[in-house]
Amino acid sequence: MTTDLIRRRDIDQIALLTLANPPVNALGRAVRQKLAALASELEADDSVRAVVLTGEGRVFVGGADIGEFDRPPEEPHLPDVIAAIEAARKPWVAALNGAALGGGAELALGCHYRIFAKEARLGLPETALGLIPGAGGTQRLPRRIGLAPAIEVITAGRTLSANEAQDAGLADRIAAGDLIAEAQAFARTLDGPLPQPAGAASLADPGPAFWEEARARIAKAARGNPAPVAALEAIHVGVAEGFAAGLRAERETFLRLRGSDEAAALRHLFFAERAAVRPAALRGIEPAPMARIGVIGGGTMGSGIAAAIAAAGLEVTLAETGSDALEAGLTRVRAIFEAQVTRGLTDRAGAADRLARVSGTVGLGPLAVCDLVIEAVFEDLAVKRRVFEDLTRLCRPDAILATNTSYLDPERIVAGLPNPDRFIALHFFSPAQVMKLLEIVPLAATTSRTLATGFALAARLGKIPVQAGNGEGFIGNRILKRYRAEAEALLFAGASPAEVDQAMRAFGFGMGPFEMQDMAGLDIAFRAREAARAQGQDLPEGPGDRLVRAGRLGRKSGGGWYDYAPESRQPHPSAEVAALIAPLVTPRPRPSAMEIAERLIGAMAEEGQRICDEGLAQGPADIDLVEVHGYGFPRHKGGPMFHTARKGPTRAGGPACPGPTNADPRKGGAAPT
Ligand code: T1G
Repeated sequence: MTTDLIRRRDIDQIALLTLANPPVNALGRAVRQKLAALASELEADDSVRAVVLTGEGRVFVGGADIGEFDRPPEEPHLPDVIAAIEAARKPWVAALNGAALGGGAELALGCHYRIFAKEARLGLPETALGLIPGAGGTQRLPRRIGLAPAIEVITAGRTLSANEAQDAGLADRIAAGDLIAEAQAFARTLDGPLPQPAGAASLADPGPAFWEEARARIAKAARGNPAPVAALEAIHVGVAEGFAAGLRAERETFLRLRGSDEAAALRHLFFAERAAVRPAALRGIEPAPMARIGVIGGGTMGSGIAAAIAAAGLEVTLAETGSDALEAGLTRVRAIFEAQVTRGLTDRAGAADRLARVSGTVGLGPLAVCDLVIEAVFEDLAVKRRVFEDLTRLCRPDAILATNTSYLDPERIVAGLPNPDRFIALHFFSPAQVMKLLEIVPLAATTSRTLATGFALAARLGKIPVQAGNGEGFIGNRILKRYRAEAEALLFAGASPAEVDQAMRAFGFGMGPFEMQDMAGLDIAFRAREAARAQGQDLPEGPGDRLVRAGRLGRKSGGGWYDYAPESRQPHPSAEVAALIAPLVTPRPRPSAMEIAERLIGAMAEEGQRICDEGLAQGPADIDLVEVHGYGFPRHKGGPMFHTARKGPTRAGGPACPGPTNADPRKGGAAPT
């Protein structure tokens, strides 16, 4: 049963049109059809002298319907609907009740007047979807607010607040009270000639240097996503050849990008990210309260987690074993907030608020009042176990107790302790105040309430939660292990670390696997291999082992896979490394950069599929979220599963996997109660 997608109510010759297409009034085909019909109906209706257009709910319009982009474009096309409104003889007043994004902003720009609610905002975030505005935004916005500000809004995805829109001359009013009443009153005052359409304004061309500088700056910031520079080019055509030529260039570019791999990848992530925060299995499950949270350990991870919690407006107590360690932890937290002020993520007052929400304690006693405690101490089983023994004595039986372990088996950390239903692993990524990924690992006895609390925390911190089964390395570190092993295997074929890293940077990664390991330190993985060998696993000697035995631990020792000058992060190919690896190399035809990248991505996808097949992940999309939000996989490639599936019928892109169980793959436990 289709609801009334647009409701019409006429009052005193003012037609009020309310877009009602929940959840975000997206301009799908049916809405466009209805709007086009209404535009011609109202134009012919003599009882109407003006139109007020608004949206139902928190959003004016969230844009075109992104879900339609996997199908060919269908009429009526949005540019035509907007052109009809712009050409109307009667004034159209857009009453922005909330966000006007993408096609929603373009619709508002096609109206003759705009009234903003105080909290309304306007933006053209299409480039984040690998697209450019396709309904006039690249031409009308610059002519309304000026060239440079419009380029910023369009290529950097910045939104304009109501005040900024008014300062820029885009908002005719900001409603002081009832938006609709004020918009109708405003419409009643309109009886003069309509304002000039945006297209009537010409834009002075600032010259080639301006465009070159903008192109270079935007391309750098885009990190491989082709859309931002494409948007700039469309704007440029409009400046150089006029409004109509600009509209044509915009449409051509929009349609080309609409069918691109990058746009498909970014759409995949758009929907995967939204599905991740609202898992169907937890619908209706009430999470535990999180009024006061405890974090144990003031090291890099603990202080980052505490800062993230305080920045989300929650009270947090940071616990350490001694006053020096505590002071060091609090100093790290302060430094994080300082850096956030420097980077404009908050202001002085905001940093002070955040810091005021952080308290410190020596010992665990004060954590007894906490609803949730996250342990982030040294990665040692005995140390972590002692912490949990103390916590189970101190905390309320219904307090949620979480470990931030990366490699240890959380079941062994809490084995035999009372109230196991409240234990969970919450795996943050460093720096925890920045990295968006949170791997949430339920244990055999974890209840849905505890699991829901993990997801609620993620939502509150603005993290992307991914539920992972309790396998070694969970999802991300397990794939990382495979990725590194595959990268090392390429060295056996004669490829150099620099060639492999260059291939992965060309694919879109900010850093290749060898540079990344030099940054993190080669000794971490070496110790894990040695521990496995000590347990009897037959792990052959690899290039990484040879480097560590030669004292090459990475940047911190002045050399790992690369050499580094003192105090420098610049990697230099190393003759010593080449000599250490040479005995392991069996010369073969050198793989091309593309072959190197596809081989490593293919290995990630294969491991991702294995994780799915073992029930340790919800689906391929979750693997992609882990890689994009935790391991620097380029967004415009969508993730290893998406990339591999799009590239061809490989197993990796197969049907969704059977979803993780709480069964402990390390020991085969029962599903959650
Ligand atoms: N199309 C289809 N579905 C959409 C949608 C859209 N544009 N926007 C949101 N949804 C769904 C979303 O998947 C989720 O679904 C639900 O709405 C709530 O979303 C021609 C080409 C508007 C700020 O890039 O930024 O216009 O999970 O959880 O936090 O030039 O949604 O419930 O099933 O995000 O309140 C450009 C995208 C499109 C804006 C609301 N527009 N949306 O945030 O809710 S391209 C955008 C948002 C375009 C034209 C071009 C946000 C929001 P479900 P949510 P929210």
